[in-house]
Amino acid sequence: MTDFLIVQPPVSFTNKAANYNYESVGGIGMAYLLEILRRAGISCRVISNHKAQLSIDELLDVCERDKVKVLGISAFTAQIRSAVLLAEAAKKRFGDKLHVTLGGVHIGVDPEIVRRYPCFDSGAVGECEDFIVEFVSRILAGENITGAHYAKSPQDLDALPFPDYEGVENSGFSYRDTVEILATRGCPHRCGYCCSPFLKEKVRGRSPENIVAEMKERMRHGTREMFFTDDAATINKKRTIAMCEEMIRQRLKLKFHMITRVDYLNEEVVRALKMAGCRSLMLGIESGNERIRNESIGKKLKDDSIFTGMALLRKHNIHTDLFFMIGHPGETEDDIRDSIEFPYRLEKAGLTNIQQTGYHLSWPFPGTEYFQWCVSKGQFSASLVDEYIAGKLGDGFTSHWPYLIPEGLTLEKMLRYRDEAHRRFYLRPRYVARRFFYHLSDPKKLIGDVKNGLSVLRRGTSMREVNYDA
Ligand code: B12
Ligand code: SF4
Repeated sequence: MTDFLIVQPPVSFTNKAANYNYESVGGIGMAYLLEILRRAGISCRVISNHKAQLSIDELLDVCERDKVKVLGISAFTAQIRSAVLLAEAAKKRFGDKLHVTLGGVHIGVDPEIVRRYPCFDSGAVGECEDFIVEFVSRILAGENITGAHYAKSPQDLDALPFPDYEGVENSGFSYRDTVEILATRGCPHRCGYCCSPFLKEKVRGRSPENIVAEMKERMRHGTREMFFTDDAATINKKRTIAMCEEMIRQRLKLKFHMITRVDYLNEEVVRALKMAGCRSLMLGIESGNERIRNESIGKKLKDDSIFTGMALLRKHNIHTDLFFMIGHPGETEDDIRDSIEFPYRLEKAGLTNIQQTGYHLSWPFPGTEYFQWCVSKGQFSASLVDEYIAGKLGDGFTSHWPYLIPEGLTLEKMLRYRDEAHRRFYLRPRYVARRFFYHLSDPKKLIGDVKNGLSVLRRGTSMREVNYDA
């Protein structure tokens, strides 16, 4: 018997190719909830169905077999169409015998969704660790819970148990792969394209001891590499240094990678990161043009800060992956060229520690300023989400969700610039040779590189970026 079943639906149940870009990497949020519910004595299962391993009917068979009383659906915007299809089928088959609730990223940016789609009995907005037990218990006790409920974010992150990744069924998770970890929650910025400010309350951090205890727990299971998936992992410099010192003190032999902002670094932080085992940082530059970066995006990140941060990382030999977006309000072709040129400006200044660059066209997500901008320019209607759910855009997200197209530009031109940026960066003989030696000791990563290289050669973009939708 399972009282509460959480399912992450695929982007599409019918067009499996459309799920390619949405592989779950552990499902950290659901893994936290699973551990908390289990400790509270609520019988719970989590199924990551991101590749449509199970059909809608098969998922409902699980509900029937396990006598599930509450079906929770966890969805990004791309998965919201499948979330509705699953919820509708569940209501049709079980009626009021099964309570269906929605959680995850999409409801955070579109809380009204549960009112528009009555197939959801209720929904939970925000980080749910301190909320889920009482919420589910009330439903199980027969209380009439309806509409969107706002969870209060956990304030003391050290009080949370470690997420149970292994318990997430079908996720493909292995402790021997790179395991996700969070040192912080929240971001104080408000970039025009980003959903994070809607999803997490103010910035909070874990103590160095608590983070290191989780690392040690993973290492006991064979983990040797971890990925900090925070919005900005080094936001608290003092804590970052203390975490590194604790790792060094406890002699942890662990490689790690982080997502952060390049201006949340200084000499002490970078030195500590290097000594503790940090191999690379993923940094959002977003535009090579300072005006676009700060006026259109609101990134509050100057060229000077990027050069300073990159110089520290070069000095301490930490690799970087730099991410750019093509498609900002007011962006011109010259501005896009600035983005394509930016890595070479850094390299000309001796900052040769750029391991990868990623150029992505910008998807305007509901709730964001970019979405409003597109609506105001008539690029799509305010009810785009409902059109997507109705299947009017097509079956799949990647090829059908519109991109933000700046005035005076076309999608074809933007795709051409993206492909040019990738080809120019990745197909340099010196770069190919450097990558080859970097991954020589890791055949799996080397094969991945070769596949991506061939994809860049043929299509101008990596495997992950290719549109596989119908
Ligand atoms: C780390 C990260 C990644 C990682 C790993 C993603 C993964 N699958 O785990 C990588 C780098 C691979 C990645 C990739 C992508 N990402 Co990403 N990513 C993030 C990031 C920065 C943090 C996610 C995280 O760790 N959250 C922490 C946990 C604790 O929170 P949570 O998962 O939301 O879960 C909580 C609640 O949502 C709730 N909850 C969750 N499920 C349920 C279910 C029920 C029933 C209930 C009641 C509650 C509930 O409780 C949980 C615990 O608090 C977020 C931004 C953010 N701040 O959330 C973007 C974000 C989720 N990513 C985003 C996007 C677009 C992508 C990509 C599509 C990008 C691309 N172009 O390829 C891909 C594909 C995603 C995928 N599924 O593979 C968008 C999604 C926007 C949207 N509206 O859908 C976000 C919001 C960033 C943004 N642009 O604004 N991403
Ligand atoms: S893009 Fe990064 S810095 Fe900007 S709001 Fe999102 S998480 Fe914060």
